[in-house]
Amino acid sequence: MVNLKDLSKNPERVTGGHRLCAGCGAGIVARQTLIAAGSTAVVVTSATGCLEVSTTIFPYTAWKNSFFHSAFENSAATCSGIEAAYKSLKKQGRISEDIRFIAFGGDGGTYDIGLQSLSGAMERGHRMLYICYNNEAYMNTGIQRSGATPKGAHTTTAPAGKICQGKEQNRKDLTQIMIAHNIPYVAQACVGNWNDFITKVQKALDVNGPSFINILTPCRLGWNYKPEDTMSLARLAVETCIWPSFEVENDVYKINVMPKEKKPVVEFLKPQGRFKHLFKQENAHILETIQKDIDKKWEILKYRASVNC
Ligand SMILES: Cc1ncc(C[n+]2csc(CCOP(=O)(O)OP(=O)(O)O)c2C)c(N)n1
Repeated sequence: MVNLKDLSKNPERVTGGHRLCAGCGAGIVARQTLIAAGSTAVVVTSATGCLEVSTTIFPYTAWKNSFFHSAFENSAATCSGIEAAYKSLKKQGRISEDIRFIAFGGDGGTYDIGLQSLSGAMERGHRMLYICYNNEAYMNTGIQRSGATPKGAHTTTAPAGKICQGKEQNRKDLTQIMIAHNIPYVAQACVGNWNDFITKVQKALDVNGPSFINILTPCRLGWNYKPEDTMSLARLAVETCIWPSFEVENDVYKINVMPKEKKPVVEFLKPQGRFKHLFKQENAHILETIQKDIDKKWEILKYRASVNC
């Protein structure tokens, strides 16, 4: 765990004055990631999405480090290419500085459109950290559903109405897909647990190989809640176990934030407008299915973490 006093001495490399919404989790993710990196030089690449669009409005930038905006589908490929060039320059003695490489993508750019480039970069073993700031929909273009959108959530392309009750499918489990790549470090985190996330970023940057963090990142617009509730809402995702905080380091599972008492999922869903329709009497069965699914997955995760002991 990191010490806040020590951390406060680290440079801030994502400045204020960007144009992300008040309460946006993505800005918090970027800022904490760069604080975690301390004074180590970093190159950041980012897919198109809210984070990129709002922090790099020409001729301004909110980034005090190198920043490479690539296409929606290839943040990981771009980052891995830069890392390969760096390795070659280092070998040739043309560069001596120690540099780390971090790629950001939203869930649309990670779960869906950039999945092939992410998979390739991880499999090739590049020393880079990929962070998916997962706000569970394509937010920048108007809240369309993605492979990360949870069942029952209202989006503009899976609307709640007479015909359907929000997204009908389960989200894909990208964290498990990344674990299946057999890379040295994979983790899930949430924006509300800053110490847990920063510790994970530091661990990931120390790994001599690929690493991946999937961080749940509330979007006050798409999730439809009060902007001041970003941190507490994200923590509820961990406390209800709909988004457990865990890591897999060299194949060993560890639950990093163990809820004192597992809360019912409705405590996480209720404050969000995107789930409002689920609280109608006729939709009680959907809530029940969501809770059952969480309970099952939580038991599996606890089992995986226990067999490591
Ligand atoms: C190949 C391609 N398809 C679609 C777009 C349009 N587009 C730009 S940003 C965006 C949404 C990004 O969603 P996500 O990755 O979840 O990030 P967020 O906006 O939520 O931060 C889309 C669809 C694009 N730029 N390129």
